[in-house]
Amino acid sequence: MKHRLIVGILLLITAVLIFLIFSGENEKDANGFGKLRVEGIHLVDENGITVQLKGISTHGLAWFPDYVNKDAFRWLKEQGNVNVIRLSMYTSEWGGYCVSSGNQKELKVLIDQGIQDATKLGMYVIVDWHMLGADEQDREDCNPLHYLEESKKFFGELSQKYKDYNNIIYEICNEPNNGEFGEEFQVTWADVKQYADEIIPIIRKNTDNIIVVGTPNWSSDVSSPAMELGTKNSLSTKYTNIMYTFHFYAASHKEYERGKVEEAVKAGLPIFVTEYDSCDASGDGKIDKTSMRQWMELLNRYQISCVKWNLSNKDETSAFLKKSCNKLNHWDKEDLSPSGQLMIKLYQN
Ligand code: IDC
Repeated sequence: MKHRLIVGILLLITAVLIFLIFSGENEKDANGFGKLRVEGIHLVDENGITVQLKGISTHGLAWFPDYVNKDAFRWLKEQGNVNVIRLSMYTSEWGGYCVSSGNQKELKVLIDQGIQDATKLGMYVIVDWHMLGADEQDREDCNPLHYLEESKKFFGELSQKYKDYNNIIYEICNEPNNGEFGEEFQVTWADVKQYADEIIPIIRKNTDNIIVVGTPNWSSDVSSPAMELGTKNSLSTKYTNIMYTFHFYAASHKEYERGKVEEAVKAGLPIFVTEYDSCDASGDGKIDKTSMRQWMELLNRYQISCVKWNLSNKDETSAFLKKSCNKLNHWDKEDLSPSGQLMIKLYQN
């Protein structure tokens, strides 16, 4: 009798093991998956080893929802060495989360799908609150404080729902502006910090995962947070695992901007490039390969993580795919735009 019971238990254990091995969960890549934290300027894994993430951002989720699919992510991981996907959720333009044309329910379903797909594949996933102020009907979106209440609710729900996911990175404000559209649209580092002081504690109630904070002047002013490092005013003093955003478009941003990044890194600022491309700041125009290679050399030297803009077939240089490509995954080299092909090359080593 006792013997039979033991055999029964052993059979049950074997069945559970077989189920686990053959279920989707097993796609997790043990090498590229684990909880990250910030140490000095670096992202490090559970063993304290520096991690440099490289990836690609979706275009606006409402704009190009179909690219959020597991086969696309798998292709990017296997063919492109991508280990992080950024889910870019516009707050305003084109069915953005905070405007009447936006469908919050559908956007949350897409985010969930992106998170689940990335998780099953052992990839990291950035959820990007893509405030931008590009829409002249809603310029106030240039300042993250404009949709503060919506953001509080969004990040509260998100961090609660996914509190056990160690692969999610919270990007709380894409690009605070610099006042190009008038004095009233000037966003200072003090404004961004006021916003961050509202959002970070809400996320921290649920998780200590990485939080990336946008910087003024379309996420290019890394000097302001760098200058106050070590003081009580710094977000890095008040909270753990904080990084700061820098964005570049290689044909527009060159020596000067590279110098600024290097200066901030040398001051000890942990930077995450959550958006870059080889073309100009409009997301279009010519590619500057030389400048792009210089940027990549700098990022690799300091192991700064980076994410290319954008996974779509929109008729613009920064789109990963050619306009003529209608495939949502399983791409061939000919389907990729020149900026897409360049990304694949740059991520090869
Ligand atoms: C661009 C898109 C383009 C869209 C425009 C306005 O590529 O299709 O029409 O936004 O929404 C950023 C922004 C990012 C921009 C990108 C290129 O974060 O939303 O995307 N860019 O202009 N900052 C600097 C450049």
